[in-house]
Amino acid sequence: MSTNTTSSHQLSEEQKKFYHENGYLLGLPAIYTSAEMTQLNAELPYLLTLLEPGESTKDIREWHETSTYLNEICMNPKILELVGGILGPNFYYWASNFFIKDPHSMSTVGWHQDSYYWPMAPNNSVTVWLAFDDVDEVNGGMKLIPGSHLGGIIKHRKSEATDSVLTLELADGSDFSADSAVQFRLKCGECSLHDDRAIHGSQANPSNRRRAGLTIRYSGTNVKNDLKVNPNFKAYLCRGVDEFNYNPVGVAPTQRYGRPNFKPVSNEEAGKS
Ligand SMILES: O=C(O)CCC(=O)C(=O)O
Repeated sequence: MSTNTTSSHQLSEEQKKFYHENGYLLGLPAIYTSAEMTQLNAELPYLLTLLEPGESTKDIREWHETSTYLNEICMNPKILELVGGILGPNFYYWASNFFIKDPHSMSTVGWHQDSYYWPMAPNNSVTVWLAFDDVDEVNGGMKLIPGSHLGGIIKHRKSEATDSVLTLELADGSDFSADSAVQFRLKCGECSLHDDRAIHGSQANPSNRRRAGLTIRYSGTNVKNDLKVNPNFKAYLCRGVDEFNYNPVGVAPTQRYGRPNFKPVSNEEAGKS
């Protein structure tokens, strides 16, 4: 995988300002070429074979701890350059999770704020959503409400949609207006960034095309996880120094594909419903 120069991924002052005002960033240079994405997609089935009966791709969570395949993506210098433009010199990553909607999947992601689910403080986290396919309005690409990260954390309610990936959500019309939502469109190998407080979600995929993305969560070293709620939390320092030492440190994996021997905390357990 090419991990050469990262200067092309340095955010401009204008991009940083846009992110801080709107809570997201699109239009970024690709992380992977199409040849590299072909290779990454060709390897994905090796992870899928590790799923147990009854599990689905959404259960591929925190497998970066035991898979160099995923750890290398999460530590890609081009991604780190983008994230560093938002979080500054000292940050770690702690989560990775596939969000895959197969063709004709009715699976949705209700409107939510990530930080409502996470037992972490303060709010200083960025999600990278790396596209494993071309993603748009036709195959259930993400939507986000610009500026919603500045409106505080709203109490989420139990989701009424039976096909929702998340169990808690916000209601369009009472908690916020979905009219202003921005549709994310990404080419395979590109990524978006979003703030942990931004309201976002996605609809079903009625198309003939798969819609796969890998979310990776990065946080400033000043962010502390509550181990009582998420006891398996591990921080993988990406850049700089951890001057706070608030969190247990993760050990880099050595095998190409593997799954951790713990069950990651589910959204229900982490959510404050
Ligand atoms: O992939 C999606 O549709 C939603 C992803 C999401 O909710 C997230 O990245 O927090």
